[in-house]
Amino acid sequence: MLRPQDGPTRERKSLNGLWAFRLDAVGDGRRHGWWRSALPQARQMPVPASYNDVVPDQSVRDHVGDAWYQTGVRIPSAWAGERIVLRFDAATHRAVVWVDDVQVAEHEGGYTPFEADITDHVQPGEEARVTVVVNNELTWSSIPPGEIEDGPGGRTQNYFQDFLNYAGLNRSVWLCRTPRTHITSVNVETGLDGADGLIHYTVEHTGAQDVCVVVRDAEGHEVASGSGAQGRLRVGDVHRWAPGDGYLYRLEARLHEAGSALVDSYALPVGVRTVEVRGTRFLINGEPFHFRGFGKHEDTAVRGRGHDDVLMVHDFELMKWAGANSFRTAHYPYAEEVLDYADRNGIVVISETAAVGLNVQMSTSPSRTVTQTYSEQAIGSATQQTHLQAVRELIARDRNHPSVVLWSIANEPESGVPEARDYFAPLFAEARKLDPTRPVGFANVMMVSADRCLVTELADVVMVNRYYGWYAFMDDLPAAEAALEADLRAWADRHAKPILVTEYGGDTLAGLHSLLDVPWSEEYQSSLLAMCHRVFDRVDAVVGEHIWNFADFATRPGLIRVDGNKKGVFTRDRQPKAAAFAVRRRWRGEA
Ligand code: GCB
Repeated sequence: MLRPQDGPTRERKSLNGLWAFRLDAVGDGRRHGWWRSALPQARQMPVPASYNDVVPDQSVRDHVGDAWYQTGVRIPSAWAGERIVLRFDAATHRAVVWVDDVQVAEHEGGYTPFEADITDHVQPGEEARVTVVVNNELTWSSIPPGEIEDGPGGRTQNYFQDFLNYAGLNRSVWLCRTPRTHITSVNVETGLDGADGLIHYTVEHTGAQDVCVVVRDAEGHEVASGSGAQGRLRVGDVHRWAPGDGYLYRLEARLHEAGSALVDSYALPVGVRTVEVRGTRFLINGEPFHFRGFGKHEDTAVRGRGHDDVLMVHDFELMKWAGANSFRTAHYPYAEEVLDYADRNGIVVISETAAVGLNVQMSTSPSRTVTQTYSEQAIGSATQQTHLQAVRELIARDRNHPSVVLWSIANEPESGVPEARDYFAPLFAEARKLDPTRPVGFANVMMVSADRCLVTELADVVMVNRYYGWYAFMDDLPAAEAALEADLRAWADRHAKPILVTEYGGDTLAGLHSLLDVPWSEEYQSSLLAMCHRVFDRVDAVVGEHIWNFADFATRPGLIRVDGNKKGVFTRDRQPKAAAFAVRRRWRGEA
């Protein structure tokens, strides 16, 4: 599936804006066929956005079940004879789509795109009704998993993740045209040969036409070309894509009639770089890379997880201000615009699936019925199938982004039981089969130590989330420092692999100050981070530090979640806490 783009043979039209909207907790819409006419008793809802915080109503925020969206779109008459596609960049967590009365798509998974060829269901020049039912329920077979509970107040959603279950049409919706005979995928893998760059490309297409490819540099000068559906191109004296230098070439794939008339064309930005794990080093272009940055969330006031370019650019500016060179897309694939922007800005990305909370030990629900994570009643073969599909869709979507250097296939699963290894082995194998060029890992949870974890052996890098000074040894930073160091050294001794600390930090209430080490104060956050940094600097195998979190974010209410998770170095509205300045000094080498 190719992303929509405007080009000599392709066109896209945004369907973003206000859609008719209605929540449907009891499933009336599916029973009564709400797609067949105007959505009854609808209000308006912006797309893209999570619907949860747009309306000041608890039942909207906490809704469990279906949410219906509907809009009308006029199919341009100039598109007659073309292939017409409806594309959703995401629908959280699953959706069914109708065009007029016809079901055209169904998709599971809230953070990857899907599309439908609607050519046969629409008339150029006429208006079509697009109806989508988006469902937000998390179950034992969804990724992420969850459990629906029937309580006295109705159905509630229990889940094992520490962020609000924002839902809806969080990303853009597009109507596109392509030629009927068209390119269906363009993939690249890049390499280096001395000063030259190598681009291995593969173009798939319908029809029997000829393929040729042209690579241009950022100024538009042709630097390489080739023909055939796959091949290897050499770019002399290549300008490498590197952290801090998001240099991009542009590869144009063209489909030609035998004569030479252009049938289809697709342009792909390409960054030429290599990634390699060698011993305890993580190499980009053969150079050791040290990850400095954050675990993030797609999370802002009102929009929830809705993508917004203004906020995206602002977040990148703040990361640059702090001296960050990387981030992890915790805990789901982010909007593709974010990866484009990371490519262009030379920011390194760890791209993560939505597999968070595969760990019933993390459940805080008093009515928890399941006590074993891996079983057919909980995380079983159905979950594994959904997870495999999530890995496939993530890699298919993100594989051409030079910024993405590492796949994270889960966050904090229960990894100390033998069943975990059986569950994860096929997932690692699938990721490696689909993309042999990038390392694969997962973020290990604090309570599973180096000697107990049975999954890290499958990974290329050790990724650990560690909260010394917070969930352990709070208020005793010297003890926390010793324990963190012992923990990291145990990983280093057991696996001769690079160690990335993918989470560390502590909750901090902006404006709370103390002369002493008082948890929740801005000073304590700074001291805690400084303590961790001293340890990282002493353990040679540590090649990365991602603070949890870039900014405060929304969660379900809870005893330790006062208006959300407050581990941000920035507040939710992106104002700095004191730690932001300390981190900036460290990461910019101004200490
Ligand atoms: C974790 C999770 C993250 C939480 C964080 C916390 O280990 O990976 O999703 O938000 O801890 O703040 O507790």
